[in-house]
Amino acid sequence: MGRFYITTPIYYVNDYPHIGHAYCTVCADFFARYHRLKGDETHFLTGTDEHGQKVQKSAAAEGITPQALADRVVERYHALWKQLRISHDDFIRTTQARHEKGVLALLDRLVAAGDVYKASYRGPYCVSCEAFFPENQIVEGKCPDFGHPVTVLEEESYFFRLSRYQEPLLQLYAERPDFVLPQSRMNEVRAFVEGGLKDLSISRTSITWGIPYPGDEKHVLYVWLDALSNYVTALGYGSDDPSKYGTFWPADLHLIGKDILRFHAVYWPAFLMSAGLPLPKHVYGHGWWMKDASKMSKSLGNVVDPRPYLEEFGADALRYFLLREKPIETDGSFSDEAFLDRLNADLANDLGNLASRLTNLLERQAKGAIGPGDGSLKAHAGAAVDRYCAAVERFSPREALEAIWGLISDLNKFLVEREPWAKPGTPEALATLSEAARALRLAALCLEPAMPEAAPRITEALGFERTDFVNARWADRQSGSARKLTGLFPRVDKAEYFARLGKDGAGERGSRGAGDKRGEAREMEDEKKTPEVNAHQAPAAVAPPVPPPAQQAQERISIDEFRRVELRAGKILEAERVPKSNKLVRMVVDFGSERRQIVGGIGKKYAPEQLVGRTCPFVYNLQPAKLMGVESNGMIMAGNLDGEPILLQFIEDVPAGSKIT
Ligand code: ME8
Repeated sequence: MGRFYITTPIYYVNDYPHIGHAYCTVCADFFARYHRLKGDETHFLTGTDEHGQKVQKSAAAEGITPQALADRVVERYHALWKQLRISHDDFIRTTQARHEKGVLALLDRLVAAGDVYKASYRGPYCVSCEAFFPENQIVEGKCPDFGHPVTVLEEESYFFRLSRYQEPLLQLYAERPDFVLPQSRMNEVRAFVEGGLKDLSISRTSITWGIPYPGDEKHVLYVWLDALSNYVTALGYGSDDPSKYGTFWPADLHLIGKDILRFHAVYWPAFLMSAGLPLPKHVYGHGWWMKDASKMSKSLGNVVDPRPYLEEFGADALRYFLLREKPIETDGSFSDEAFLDRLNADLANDLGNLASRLTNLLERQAKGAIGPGDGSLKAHAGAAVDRYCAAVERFSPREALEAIWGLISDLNKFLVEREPWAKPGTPEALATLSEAARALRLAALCLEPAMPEAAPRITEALGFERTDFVNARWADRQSGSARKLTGLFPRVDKAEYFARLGKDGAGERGSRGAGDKRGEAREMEDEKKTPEVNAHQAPAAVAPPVPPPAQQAQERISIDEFRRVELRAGKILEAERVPKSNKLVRMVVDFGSERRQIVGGIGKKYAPEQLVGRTCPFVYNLQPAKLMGVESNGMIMAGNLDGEPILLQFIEDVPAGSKIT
């Protein structure tokens, strides 16, 4: 059994999480889950970067303290990671006492090594990057990395003797060419260091929101020294209990975006060398998600919010898309079209159909019993698992999933060729089904790190015991007992999807900040004051025909959680079709003390005149949503019959407004 320590960047709290943050964290989660399944003692760290000028500025613009801003935004991270099924073992916030203590312990080591001195500094400074840049790198008053405007800043500052580490760093890159991955990024980093390293300013007097410099408190520590240290402070470095540090440091992998490579591949190893601490094994700089070939940015209004996708399609579909769609090392473009294509082709068709067809046939032909099979797929499936493992070990989720999809598509072909449905119950048919079920069991095991909800459902439906990679053999002696599995990944009607979204003006879901040039602090302010009324809530106005996978496999909730949902009987007084929609009906509903307008997607099944006068159950305390421009203040409840919403009725007459408990 090995050990595996993986980290994500700690994210800034001056903005809410978007698909890029979700991406990096999902990749890290994939690796962490894989290593846990492999039996490795695994530690997965993520968190938030809460100090520094950006956060101070955003908070000031809102008229709140930076801590209040951080406390608010961090909740969004917690909620998103829960929704995305992120399985981190720890979440560090740089404002926590444990972190500050560890940072100062690390600084002590740099000082003790003679690597810190005080001097005055004047030069071009980029507020956005929180970094000084050498004069010769400034182009037309803009920073070299992102083209942000720079200002000249003069400061008394503490400096770290980064220049001392030029040679040791070059030696490190020579000895460990996989220290930075992928290779192309290693080359960039090497070239940067070969260009010469200047000493690094590690304190600021221009801001107050940071860790005070010990003994000279008009300085606060440079936010990057503060932030990078999180990887060791979270393990208890510098605390009374550094046992986790002893167990897990050095990290196996710092997974980061290519935007922050220099900080991780140059500054961080230099700090660690100075402190005499071991260096991480790998720093992987992943590529970016773009939107329509541009980098996502608020001013362009193309920042993708992951939540609507999660709400409608569940965690597994989004996780799978992010891991599979683009190679980790390159940039890729996010679009609803690509997302739905993957969902329909790979998940609903290839995987979903295979699982439901196979379990159905097994149930019908063999009462679910999975026998020994004939061994014809054993070597093939084993090779796919090996390819998968090798790809994960080289940090390549896409290739890993491709290996499993190769197996899935071969399994589909295997069934089509052998046609077990044409000769039900024969020994040949039963051997074919058992053989395919054993191979699917291995595929499902490999899919667990990507799809922690759906994959175990497949294993369970096949009736095999859950196992880890160490025991991931053909399981000759284990017998399964299958139960029919349906609705794993319902197909999405793309035309309906785009019609629904397009009419609401968004066209694509999940983008935020469209046309919003008021700056991030204002946007947060707006969000705080008003409940969100977004296109993404559109489907909430009627119970979806088939529950998304996230809901099917959800953990059970407590009675108190259930009680948060207020259900009431409402009498439909008026009903009419929403213009240009074949599905939506606008209703006026009487709840005794008030009348509300509610829009429901029941128009295909029911004519408006069938609805008037009926008393039905409604979700009463749902946030308002706009459906094709019409405000809806609640949700009519419906069952589902072959994908059609079926309204519910009370057996006895109940008064409008009565609570349903
Ligand atoms: O840089 N595509 O935090 P941050 C893919 N606090 N990934 C993206 C992305 C995109 N379009 N946009 C962001 C910071 N990311 C510092 C880090 S670590 C000691 C301190 C991901 O909130 C990517 O992983 O700006 C990137 O490196 C990270 O978010 C930056 O997050």
